[in-house]
Amino acid sequence: MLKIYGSDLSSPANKIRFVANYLGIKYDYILVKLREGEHQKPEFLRINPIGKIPAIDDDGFCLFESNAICRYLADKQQSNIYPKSLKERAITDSWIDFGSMHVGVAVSKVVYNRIFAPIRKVEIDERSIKEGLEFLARFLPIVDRQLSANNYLMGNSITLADFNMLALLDPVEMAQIDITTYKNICVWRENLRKENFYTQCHHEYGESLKQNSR
Ligand SMILES: N[C@@H](CCC(=O)N[C@@H](CS)C(=O)NCC(=O)O)C(=O)O
Repeated sequence: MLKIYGSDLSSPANKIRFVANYLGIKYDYILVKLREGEHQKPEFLRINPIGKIPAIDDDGFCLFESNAICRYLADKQQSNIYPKSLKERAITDSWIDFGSMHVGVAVSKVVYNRIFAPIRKVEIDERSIKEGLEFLARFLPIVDRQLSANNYLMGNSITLADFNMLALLDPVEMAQIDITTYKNICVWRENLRKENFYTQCHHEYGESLKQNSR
């Protein structure tokens, strides 16, 4: 059986659970306690040599990096959420990379400083928060425009680009990032968060945070 190593507050780990749930893949979810350093223990490093979550162990086949894992799971199930045609797949990859490298990095700057730095009692970097918010002001209108004509980032079918962006935006309320002006993103997000794949993973990111399970 597939094992997913994650933590309830990890957006990349939750992304894998969204995808596995959507694809109907059964899995064991193994909580890795980052605060206790479990991700740096030799037994975990054997599964993921970079010492981060998420990671999977699929009957002895171990993989890390959430986007690589999602692609693997989709291809394993022969699902069109990772389109098969060369060009559609390439455009999906563009949106995945744009999401992770631009939107995700910007969200992380704000999330780290507003959520995790206070929990860990480390200094809050206001400049990093400002930079993250500025990047989001630049990139979220692009996402909003992309969703203005279609239900999903790639058109009328859900793809890995949507699962990625959904996970990346999960903590926005908790990090007090206001996205309410992006009407298309809000509608897209509201619809996806009602789906079983999402609610099976967590009702709301905030609930997980309250439980402080990291
Ligand atoms: N690019 C990676 C990001 C992985 C990552 O940064 N994971 C965080 C939790 S969200 C982690 O394991 N942090 C612990 C550490 O860096 O020591 C992915 O998408 O899988």
